[in-house]
Amino acid sequence: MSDASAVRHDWTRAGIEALFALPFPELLFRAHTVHRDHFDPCEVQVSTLLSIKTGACPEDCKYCPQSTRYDTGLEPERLLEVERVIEAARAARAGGATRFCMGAAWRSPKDRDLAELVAMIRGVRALGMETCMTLGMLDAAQAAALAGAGLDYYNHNLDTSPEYYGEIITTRTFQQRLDTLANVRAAGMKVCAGGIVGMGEDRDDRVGLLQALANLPEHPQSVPVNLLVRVAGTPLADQPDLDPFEFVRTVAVARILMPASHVRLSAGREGMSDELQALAFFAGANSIFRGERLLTTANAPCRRDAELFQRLGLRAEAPAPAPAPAVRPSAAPATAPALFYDAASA
Ligand code: SAM
Ligand code: DTB
Ligand code: SF4
Repeated sequence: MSDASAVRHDWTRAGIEALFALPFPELLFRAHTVHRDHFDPCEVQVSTLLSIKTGACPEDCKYCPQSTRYDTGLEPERLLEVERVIEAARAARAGGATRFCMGAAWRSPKDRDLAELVAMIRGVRALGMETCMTLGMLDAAQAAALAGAGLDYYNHNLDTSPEYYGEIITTRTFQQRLDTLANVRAAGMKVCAGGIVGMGEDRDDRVGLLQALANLPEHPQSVPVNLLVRVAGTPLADQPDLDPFEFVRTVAVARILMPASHVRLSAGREGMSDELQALAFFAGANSIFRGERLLTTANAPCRRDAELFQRLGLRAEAPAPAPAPAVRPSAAPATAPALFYDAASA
């Protein structure tokens, strides 16, 4: 394994453009070589998502079914009760997930919600799972409160390049996203930050997004590469397909730029062929969301994922050893289940 601290934070635009422009076999070979130097190429980290507060979001992100500005037919829901969240985490654990990601359709959390968020974090950690939340912008005090409760990861995406950003979101700035990531880092949480492709951006924007991620003060420990889920009613509903090879190139370049990060094949897997996913895993993707739903849209079915893992010889990664949780887990598995999918629990 290579020294993770030897990673670069000085990628130039020209250097990244040159990677994207490599012949496909050259790019895949380089990305896969970097991947093998840092990870077991047969292991994939498995997370499960839950929407803990759905819809009625005041932001105007053009891709998002949860913005109140677009008529997507989504039924808004208030913040879920803590017990329901823990129940969902328990089911996710039984299905082989080692990290539970809780998402809320907020611009930023309100301080009055913090007590419930803290209870969710503690409850999920007590199951022996890693915790992740994505709640919008955080100030330093909110980040410290979540970190203090034991939140392992915070997800906040840059979404796209600084140049294309204004075409997609006008209600918060790219700089505000960087500020939230700085607050998350300063509070000692691990950063999950990536973006979305297939939103009508061009290759220059994919270069710009990856450059912004790779030149953060620390590489995000987790980098979700989302392929736009086109939702009727959103302004991006009719975007044309992104060339699947361009998607794989984006994963491969992310792997080369951020060699020690988990790169997640994130939203959009439902519409991908098995062959495309296999290429993305070869190019360096080593994390997925498991579960029938993402936040509000469909994910690849669990049975299909299990079959794909079996056909490709992939295994679910065991959970990272966690610092002792506040409450001792009663039945936490020491390692991920050997079988990623248990047909008996279907
Ligand atoms: N409201 C919070 C925020 O925006 O930071 C957290 C939830 S938000 C749904 C989390 C991320 O999901 C977004 O930043 C975006 O990258 C991704 N996302 C949302 N809708 C998507 C879609 N239709 N396709 C792909 N990714 C999407
Ligand atoms: C991320 O980068 N992708 C996930 C997670 N972080 C929160 C969200 C995908 C959402 C897809 C649209 C939906 O299901 O609402
Ligand atoms: Fe709101 Fe997040 Fe959707 Fe933007 S991406 S509209 S902030 S839920």
